[in-house]
Amino acid sequence: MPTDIDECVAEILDIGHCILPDHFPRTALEECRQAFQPLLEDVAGRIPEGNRGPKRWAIGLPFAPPFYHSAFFNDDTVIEIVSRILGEDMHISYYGTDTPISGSEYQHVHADLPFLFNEEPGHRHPPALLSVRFTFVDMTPENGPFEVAERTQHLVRTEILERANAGRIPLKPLLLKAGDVLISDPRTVHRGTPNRTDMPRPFAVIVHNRHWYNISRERLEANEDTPMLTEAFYRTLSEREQELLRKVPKTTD
Ligand SMILES: O=C(O)CCC(=O)C(=O)O
Repeated sequence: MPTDIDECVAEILDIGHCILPDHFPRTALEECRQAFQPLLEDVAGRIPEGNRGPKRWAIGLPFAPPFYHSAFFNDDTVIEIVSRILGEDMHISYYGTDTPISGSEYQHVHADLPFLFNEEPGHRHPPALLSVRFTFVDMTPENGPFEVAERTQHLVRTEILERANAGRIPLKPLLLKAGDVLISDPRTVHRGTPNRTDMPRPFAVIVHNRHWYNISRERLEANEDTPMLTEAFYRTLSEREQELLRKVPKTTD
């Protein structure tokens, strides 16, 4: 069924996210899942305690094969939805993953970015940034599904976090399948949950920003020695992808 773009935009602005079911190609996701395993083992060996809670890692991915697929970055529907909210001159700043394995725990409920206007914590404004998220494996109740509290993106952060962490705000597990795409406002509070299986559950994110905003991560999280984007690979991309990735630091090798 074709995606109703207007509906999806309205849903992001209302509840904080929308889901495009079965949207990205499973073959590309499976390629990523397989390539991610040795990377995760390397990071888990270097940082055994986890960097986002016990047995849970945020790991940056290079904008390079085998993790880069134009299907993820140059999708007409995703770009139309995200640019309706952030503007056609938006840009991408980050590609990475969040992965709990066996032994992980509930995270504190949190949001992924600081306030734009600290002096006015109740100030309501449209998103400056949106996350395009997709999982390399199906999320199940057992393997640590991502949980969100809908309609929390405009609420005063300290109050909402206190209420959510006290269990007074309902959190909804999103049982995303590999192929589903979640477009979300990262101000909407959320948490990772324990993975009780023997299989890692990598959840990828591509961060899109308004042209004047930049959640800048000059280096890849837990994967710092890898070049984010090489000039040579950048030049192979379509004009639209180059435009989207124009602000990502590039290296010559
Ligand atoms: O992987 C997840 O389910 C969420 C992780 C997360 O929100 C984080 O680490 O900030």
